[in-house]
Order: sequence, then C-alpha cells, then structure tokens
Amino acid sequence: MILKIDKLPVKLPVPDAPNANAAAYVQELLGGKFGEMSTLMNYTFQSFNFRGKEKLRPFYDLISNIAAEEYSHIEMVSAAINLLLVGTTERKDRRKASEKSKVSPDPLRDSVDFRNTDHFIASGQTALPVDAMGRPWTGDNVFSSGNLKLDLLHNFFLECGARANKLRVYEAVSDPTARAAVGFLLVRGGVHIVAYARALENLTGANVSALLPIPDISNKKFPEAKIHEDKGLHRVLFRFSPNDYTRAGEVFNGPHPEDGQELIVQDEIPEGFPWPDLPEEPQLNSPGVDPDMIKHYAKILG
Ligand code: MN3
Repeated sequence: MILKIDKLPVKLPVPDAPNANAAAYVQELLGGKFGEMSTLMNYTFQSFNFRGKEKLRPFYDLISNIAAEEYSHIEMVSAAINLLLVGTTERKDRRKASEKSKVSPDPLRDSVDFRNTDHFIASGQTALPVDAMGRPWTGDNVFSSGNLKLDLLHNFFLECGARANKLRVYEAVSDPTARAAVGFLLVRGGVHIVAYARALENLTGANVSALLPIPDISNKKFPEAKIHEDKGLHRVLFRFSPNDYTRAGEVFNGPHPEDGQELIVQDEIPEGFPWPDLPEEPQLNSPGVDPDMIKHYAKILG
C-alpha cells in the first residue's frame, strides 16, 4: 500500500514567460528511457518481485524506499512541465480581433510550431508520459531480473544514465523552473547513485564508489543543486514510510564518496511544498467549455 501526500518535494519558481519547447525537453526527465517514470517503475517492480526477504531485508528496504521517493519525482517533473506550458497559447486576445473580421478564431495557432503537439492535442497543455520526442514511456524500460546483484548493477547504471540526461537538459534549457527541477533531481538522484553503489559494495566488496561521479563533474558546480547539497540533502535517504522499511540504513551507510560526510537515513519524509496554482486553459476547454468561444460562434452563426 502507499500513502499519498499532496505536496511537491521542492519549491518550483513560476516561469517569467511560458516556454513550450523547454517543457518538451523536460519531458525526457519524466518519460524518457532514463527518466523518473523508469526509476519509479524499475524499483517498484523489483520490490514487488523481491524473493528471500528474510535473508536480504536491508536491500529490499532500500529499493522499496527509493521507489517511493521516485513517485515524488514524477510529480515534481510533471509540475515543472505544467508550469512551463501555462500561457503558451492565447486565451482570448486573438479571438476578440477575429470577432470583428468574422474569421474563426485559432487560439492554438502557436502550438503548430512547438516541438510537442501532443501537449495541445492529446492533453490540456499538460505533462504526458512521453519522452522529449513524444515517444510514449514503455514497460520495456523496466529491468527486473530477480538476481539482486544484476538488478543493483542495473539500477546504478540507470541512475548514472539519468544523471547524464539531467546534465544535458540543464545545458539546453535555461528557464529557472526547469533548472530548479533539474538541480533538485541531480541531488536526489545522486543519493540514489550512492545508495546503489553502497548496496553493491555491501553485497560484494567491490569498490563501486571509485567510479563516481559519472559523468565526471560534481553537482556542486550547479547553483540549483548546490543549494540543496549545502543543506546536506545529498547524503540523506528519507524513509518514505511511517513504520516500515526500517533496515535500509544497514546498506546505506559510511562516508559520502565525494565529500566524506556520513550518510544518514532520516525517519521523517521531507516537509514538502504546495503544488503551484495551475489556471484554467479555456482555449483547450480545460477543464470546461470556454463561454467566450460559444458566444463567438453564436454570433457568427447567428
Ligand atoms: Mn529520481
């Protein structure tokens, strides 16, 4: 069972201006092969399929716990995409002008030139489970072999691949909303990289931490990540459950591979921030029918 909390894990700034193409780019971090839907569903299915819990409980607790945090990441990235899409098509102005000329309004005209037309056709200018090219997320992105060493190795690779993609989205999109989302994900994904490295080390004795960071640049170089690392968020694993998954700390322990500070499991989940207000989009009949549009057609048919 899962406990759901109506909050976001990080405060996202409201964009100065809408940016549909930035939203399309950020979709990669939601529904891409290495996006948050992939981390969420990989760890979720691995936790559902976990055998031998008696013997390996700390590893089960670690994977289950991270799975729960990933849900908060799909929520946060979806919120960022929504924020970037607010106001990208015209609500009223062009319609008023066309009322005079008797030309039918086309408030979605700008969307023709945006990278992802599904944001305007399939959705009400909102997030979708697709990548930056609009390809739907698929269960093919889930790896759940049942072999713990192999699954942990996959998860370590998945988080490093995710980190590479986050860095590239950061380089492509300078919007503060997108960068706040990426900065936070770099830090929390960084915790999960360390968690899977440490899990492999505890399971096998291999020095996986010696590979880090991948790619070879510190989160501290990015201001939107550094603000969270300065608060210690890069070495805390939150226990996303009031009473369960208590043994993850038997795997997530020791010094952080980058700055040597102690890794911590915190029993309380983060406080969270309210969802930003997302206004109606009447030109998309979202959520309801646009009264001005009806008035316009009544007049010209009339
Ligand atoms: Mn994540």
